[in-house]
Amino acid sequence: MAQDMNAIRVRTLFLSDLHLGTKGCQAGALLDFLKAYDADTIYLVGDIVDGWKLKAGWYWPQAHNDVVQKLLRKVRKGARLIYLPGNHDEFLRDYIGVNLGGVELADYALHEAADGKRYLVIHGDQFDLVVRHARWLALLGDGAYSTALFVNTYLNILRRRLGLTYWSLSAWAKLKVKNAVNYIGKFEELLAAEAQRHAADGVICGHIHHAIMHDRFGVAYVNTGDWVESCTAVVEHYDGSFQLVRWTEVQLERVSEPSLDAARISGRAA
Ligand SMILES: [Mn+2]
Repeated sequence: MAQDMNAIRVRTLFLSDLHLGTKGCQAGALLDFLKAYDADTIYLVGDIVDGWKLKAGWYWPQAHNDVVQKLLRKVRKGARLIYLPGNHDEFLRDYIGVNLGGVELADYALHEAADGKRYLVIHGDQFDLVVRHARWLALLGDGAYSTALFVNTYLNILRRRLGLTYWSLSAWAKLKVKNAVNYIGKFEELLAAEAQRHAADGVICGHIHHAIMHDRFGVAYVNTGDWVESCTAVVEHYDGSFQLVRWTEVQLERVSEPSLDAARISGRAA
């Protein structure tokens, strides 16, 4: 399964919110990252291709093609690629359960790590409505939560049929900066609860463009971040441990330490 020479080999790679097809996508940095890392399994955790932006006007530079080619090349070389569509690439939700040229499409996945722990892997937009109306739903009790999830799903199918754009939590939270922190917390709490509902040890998601790993809500909460602003990804090493890679920081270190090998020989921890 050898892929790129000199690439760092990990068991699993989790990426989300690339937003290919938009000017915001940091495709160059992403390509460098994909050259630096190889994985047995790759999860694309939603909002990979931005269908809404493409609908509004075609934008697809060569660098975006290169990213897709790079990922497909990893598949040809033996990597397993699982694509869990998000709200911006929901057009792919029509192909759930289908295997497209070696790419498995699913709504969500349960990933078993090397140490036997199980993780729910899901984009996360499925919880937008619940997050937005958390205060009201709390007043209405337990049933309200599942009702809201149900309504959220069908409301968005309807909006989509009507040609309306999907409501976006991250865009909305940015407009209301003061509330963003509360909403991020609520989102994290809901996703952690969903992991518990699946009897999983944690959740790995994206959607809110806020990369972080913690276990404040009883299970592991892992958010892969995005490749629009933060340029982050999550990797699982062969011992089952997870690491949040902040690619821009890694690149800065590379620039300031031109001789990484020399640093290693002198015993400095990387
Ligand atoms: Mn999203």
